[in-house]
Amino acid sequence: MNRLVIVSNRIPDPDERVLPAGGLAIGLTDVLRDEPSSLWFGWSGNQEDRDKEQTVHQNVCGKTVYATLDLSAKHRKGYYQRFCNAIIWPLFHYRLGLMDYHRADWESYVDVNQLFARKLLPLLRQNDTIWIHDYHLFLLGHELRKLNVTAPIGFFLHIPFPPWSLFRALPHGEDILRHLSACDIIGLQTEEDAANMNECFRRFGFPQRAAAFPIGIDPKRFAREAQEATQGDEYARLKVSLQGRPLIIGADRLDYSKGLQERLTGYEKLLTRFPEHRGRVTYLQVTPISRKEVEEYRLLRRQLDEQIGRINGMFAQFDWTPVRYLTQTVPRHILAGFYRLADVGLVTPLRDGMNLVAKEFIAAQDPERPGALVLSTLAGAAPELPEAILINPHDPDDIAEALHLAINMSSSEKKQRWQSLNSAVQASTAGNWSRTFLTELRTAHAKNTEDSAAAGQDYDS
Ligand code: GDG
Repeated sequence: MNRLVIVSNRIPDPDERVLPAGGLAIGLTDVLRDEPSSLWFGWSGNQEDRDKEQTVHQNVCGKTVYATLDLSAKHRKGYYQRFCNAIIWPLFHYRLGLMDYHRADWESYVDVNQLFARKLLPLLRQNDTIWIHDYHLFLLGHELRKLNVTAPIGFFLHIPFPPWSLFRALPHGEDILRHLSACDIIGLQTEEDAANMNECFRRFGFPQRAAAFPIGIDPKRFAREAQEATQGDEYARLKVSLQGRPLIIGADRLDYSKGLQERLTGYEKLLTRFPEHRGRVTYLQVTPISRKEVEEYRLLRRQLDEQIGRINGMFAQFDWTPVRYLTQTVPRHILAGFYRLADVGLVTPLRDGMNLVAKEFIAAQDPERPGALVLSTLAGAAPELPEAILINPHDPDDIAEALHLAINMSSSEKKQRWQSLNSAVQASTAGNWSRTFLTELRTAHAKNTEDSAAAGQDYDS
């Protein structure tokens, strides 16, 4: 039987009933529900015990085997905190100024990619299809080929890919693309990202194997969850607390790519320029803390605390708080209900591969009384959702005007826009995304194998 092998940096813990707040885990969990047999391999999130031999732990849950390994303290820092989150993440989100490169971190990155290949190899079977995810594992396809793995290997990048003019600033960028071209196909979120990557491949003389496969959610399941949530205690309590006032909702991991500070400035502008909303509108921002070991994220947290404190101090009334700010992860089934209750979904990343929150907000709405979506043009989701109120997240006045428009929008216009947005969300599901990707991967693999045989080369040379 064909088996799907997914490899990603972190994998969700099958023993925990709550999924982590992160797009990759959410998207892939939706995919695996439809797979007859699968293996999901990644880092446990734990630090290895130095006195013990590195072992892979396996945990079977339904049709999926979850296999994890621990990492050393040195690798956790050099590979994860630094090369992935302080070098690749900022650069790929167009924040060259935040990139903090040290050569030793690259060495850790290479080590961990090689370690993943060595530890995965004994778990592989004939007829496996391997699907590697995200920027932590750019080198893995090549490392597996070096160990004579001839299975189809696909790669999907969940975050944006920068244009050549930025990418060329990354030390080892050429090595990364050389390793990546060992994969049969590389998927990206948008046409723009795929074109950027292909241009970089072209500049280095590598085959151009990137194509766009926009990720989706499981919209029917999410809509059901949102509807069921209306029976829950949390939904009722939030509703009562609003006293009929309009609700704006934002939900993002705490990350500078999500444009949270700019968004808050936009909300502050709303209250300054359109004072009729003071004492009326409520903005609920759900922001689970993420990557707290990385300095830039600690700084952002402090800045947000300060900014929100200032806005609330300036505008609050004794019975009204302008911003309600939660840094705890809200369980998914409760969050779905909050989306449904909200009048406005506010999604304003400065750059985002896709942004699943935008799609979830649409799926969660009550078709008879849908809310409006305010969406950054710089989110990967924007080309698929043109009926949203599109804004430039760098312009707080644009955000304020969009919020004003959304709050005052007639229900017939909201309904009309929502119907078109909902058709787009229903059409691009997680299931379609993975099926299309895996079909293309198998076709590309057959072709690449044939081409290499015709050229008399080893497949992996
Ligand atoms: C990466 C890319 C791409 C948020 N707060 C809570 C919570 N969430 C959930 C959301 C959503 C997920 O986390 C976040 O997904 P995004 O797509 O918005 O963003 P990233 O985590 O940055 O994901 C992104 C994605 O990968 C998939 O390819 O779209 O561009 O950056 O599902 O609902 N979930 C819960 N509580 C919260 O407080 N339970």
